[in-house]
Amino acid sequence: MANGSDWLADPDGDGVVNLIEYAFGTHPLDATSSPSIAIVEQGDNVQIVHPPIVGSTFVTIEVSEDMNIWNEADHSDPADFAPTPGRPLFWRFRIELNDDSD
Ligand SMILES: [Ca+2]
Repeated sequence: MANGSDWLADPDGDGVVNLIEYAFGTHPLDATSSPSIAIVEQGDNVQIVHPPIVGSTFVTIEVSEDMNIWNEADHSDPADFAPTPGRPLFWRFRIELNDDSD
């Protein structure tokens, strides 16, 4: 990719920008190819299920109770993904390009 704006382009119009397509190994020019990400309840815990990371990127999942303060979730600790009963919990992916990949 020539510059940063290309990573944020979505040439196939599937709603998934090139950086995300690259991170999860889906085709940026095929709208039927996009990463399948699911939130699966397991008792009191929640698991974020996503395809393996294949692009040269750093991918972290962040959690927030208010969408203002975000903290990095510990993948090995299911409690990081468990909402407090009666309170919302939000998750987001932070994807950063590995600068060594150019
Ligand atoms: Ca796309």
